[in-house]
Amino acid sequence: MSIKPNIAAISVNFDLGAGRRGASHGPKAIMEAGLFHELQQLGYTIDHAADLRLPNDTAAPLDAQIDSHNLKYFAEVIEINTQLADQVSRVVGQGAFPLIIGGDHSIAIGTIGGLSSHYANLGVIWIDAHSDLNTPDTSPSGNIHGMSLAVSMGIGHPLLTDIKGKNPKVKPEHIVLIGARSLDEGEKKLIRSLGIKCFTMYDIDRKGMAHVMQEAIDYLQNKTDGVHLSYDVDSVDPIEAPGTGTAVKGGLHFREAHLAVEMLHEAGIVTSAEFVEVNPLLDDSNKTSQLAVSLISSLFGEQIL
Ligand code: 5AB
Ligand code: MN
Ligand code: MN
Ligand code: MN
Repeated sequence: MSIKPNIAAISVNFDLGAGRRGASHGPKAIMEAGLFHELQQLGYTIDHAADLRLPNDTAAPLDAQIDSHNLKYFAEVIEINTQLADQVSRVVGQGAFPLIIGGDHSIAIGTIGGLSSHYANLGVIWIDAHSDLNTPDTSPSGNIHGMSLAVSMGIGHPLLTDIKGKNPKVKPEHIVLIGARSLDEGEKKLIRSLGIKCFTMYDIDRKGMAHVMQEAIDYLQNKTDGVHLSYDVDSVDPIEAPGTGTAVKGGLHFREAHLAVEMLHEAGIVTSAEFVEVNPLLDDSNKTSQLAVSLISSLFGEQIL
């Protein structure tokens, strides 16, 4: 990135897609950890383009006829993501770089929905301990944050897959998963049957993060016209990122987590990003929100030397 884009920050104070409460406080904690200051230090103009929340965390109830089997807080997830998709689409239209701060990972539905109408072939890099490829039929929890990538591929309840933009919003061959170590049976089947590129923690251990990131970049570079980075902080090892709702041991180390975004900056392929699942209620001493600020700074070009 030689010319610095204007960054449009969109905060999404929402956690009803997750099984435990608290990620709705993520945006405030990340901002208090100095996000805007850090990006301004790097020479960017950043504006707080939208600050989304549902009044009293409730949406208008859905029609009783609608099947909401195994979809917790279905109406709320639809409502927040519809609003988010509009905001994302608006800032892309203004030529800004959308930086979405969550919130639980169900908000990827709205983010990718808003992006999808602007890109013919959107790439998605999904850095996560999980793959978020469940459907109501395969989900062990009914929590929609575990379904958002499937929805973005057009798999899931029609009221979710039809939220804004295109359906499908992203093609399986334009997705790269990085950091996976906790996959449900139905998710494994989907990854295999659709041939989704997946670098598990095993692959990262075996090949090294630098190699994995280069492969991911090469894989997407020539077949996409934009790349969205969806960074779930639970990809990082709980030692470095304890403040998240579904922590899984055996994750990315501090440097691996940073190297990923440093290499993405260098490659210059990322056109939008979201950082999700910081839960300040579980985050003693703000370690995880500080980590998020540090990762975002690296994505935007902060260097050690
Ligand atoms: B996260 C689980 N696969 O579907 C499910 O944090 C966990 O956005 C989902 O990656 C975790 O409930 C969703 C068991
Ligand atoms: Mn996730
Ligand atoms: Mn996760
Ligand atoms: Mn999680």
